[in-house]
Amino acid sequence: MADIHDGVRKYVEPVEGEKAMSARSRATIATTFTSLADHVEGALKDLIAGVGGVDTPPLDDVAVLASLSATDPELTSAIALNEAQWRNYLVMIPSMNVARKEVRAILSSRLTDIYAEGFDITGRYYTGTGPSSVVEDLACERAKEVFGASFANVQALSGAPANVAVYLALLTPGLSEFTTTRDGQIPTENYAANPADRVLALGLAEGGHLTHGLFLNFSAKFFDFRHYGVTGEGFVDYDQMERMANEMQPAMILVGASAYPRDYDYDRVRRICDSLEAPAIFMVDMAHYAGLVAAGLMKNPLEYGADVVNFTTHKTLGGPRGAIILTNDEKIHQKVRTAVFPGLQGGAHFNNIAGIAWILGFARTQAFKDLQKLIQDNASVLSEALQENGIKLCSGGTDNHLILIDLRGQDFTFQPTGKDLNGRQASECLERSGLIINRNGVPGDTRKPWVTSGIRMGTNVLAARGMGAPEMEEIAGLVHRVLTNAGDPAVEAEVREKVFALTAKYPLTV
Ligand code: DSN
Repeated sequence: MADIHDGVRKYVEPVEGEKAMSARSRATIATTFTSLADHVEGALKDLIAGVGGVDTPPLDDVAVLASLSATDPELTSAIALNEAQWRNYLVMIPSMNVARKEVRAILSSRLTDIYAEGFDITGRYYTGTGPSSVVEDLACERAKEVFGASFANVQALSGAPANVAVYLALLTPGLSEFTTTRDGQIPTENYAANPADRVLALGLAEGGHLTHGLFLNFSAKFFDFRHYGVTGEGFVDYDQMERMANEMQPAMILVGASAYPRDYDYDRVRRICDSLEAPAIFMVDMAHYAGLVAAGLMKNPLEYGADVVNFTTHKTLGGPRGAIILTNDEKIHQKVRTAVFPGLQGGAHFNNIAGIAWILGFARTQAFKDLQKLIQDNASVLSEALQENGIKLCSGGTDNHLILIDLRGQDFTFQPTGKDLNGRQASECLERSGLIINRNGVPGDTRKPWVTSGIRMGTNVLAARGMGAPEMEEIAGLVHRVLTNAGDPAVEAEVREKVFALTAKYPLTV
């Protein structure tokens, strides 16, 4: 690892007394670092020369990077390693994408320095905020146009804060069974006396999100979340949702997920919300598939009566990190605004907001629509090809950009232990093979969330590289080869060479 700074290399050296699982993870990272060592110098040179990663760097970024490698080689080494990984491995985490060079250039503009607390051009606390107000206005106008919404908020720093803002705006917090005091759990009679508003959402193992009421998350500590699940076939169980809604009379029903490969029956959810003693708020968290909605490839929940729709801007949409909250209801919009600022945050990140404005401008083009179609088509071909290789998928396929594999009962053995392969082991075997996917809970999972029985993969970055159906078929074969020889270093090395050949043929050019 001659090209990796010693300060970076030390992180992969074995640690005495480390637990076996952690030691294996460290060894996996060491394999990644070693396999990328030959590529790091080239990645760094290109970064400094301003090609590949940043071919239109703003101002004097090229000179800055060049000096950084001399003044802070440890950090530069880690940055170059990350660049080398993106270039040479196949990143298939469905919540990741590659922000285009325009977005990356905008992120490093002077908008990063602005404090512009407040909203609208005349509604800012500080002076000097005129230009940044125009940027935010453009982002909001474009969000409304692309998604057909009456109101948009683009200030939430990311998806979790956007969800917090909506809960704070529209629900009454109180005590829940997961509220804790400094001394421990609050006695049941206390929370019965000060109940939080109830929310019905998809459970984490069924595909939901941490902020949709995981017991460790703020959402479950301040609000009373209950969870519906999926049917045996892996589709949202709307009958269960209706039964539970009738029993618990929630203040909100939340739809949307992080690991659910299908579209939703929004009509049915709206009907369930309206059938309750007091109509429930219908919230959708479409963080993962917002790009597909923008391109008209999946249903737009606003057209089916959703009251409020949240999403991050960096998943399928492909923009910078950030979030958008949409609604057609002015009262909801005003409450959400106040909840975001000053309720939850101080100054928003205006470099991100400018990047959001850019990606939403791009979303109006045919090039964006073609890219989203490729993401969706690739997921569909990949899911078919995995199944042709004998791999069973949750729900038997996908409507969006992601695929969920339940490893249970599929005869995959982790060779070092001779036991059934779990999600954590599978994801690390695939990482050592150059395929970055993530472990994921699957419906009815009895393994802990840190281990899981499933893996999740997505096609955002594969499409950004320009890959299509033949490459999806090849990748399905590679995934199958790794899973059926899990933990075999020779197979991992063989697959990694094939991944290097694929990434060399389809470089990241955006
Ligand atoms: N944890 C992210 C994901 O990977 O889906 C969502 O926040």
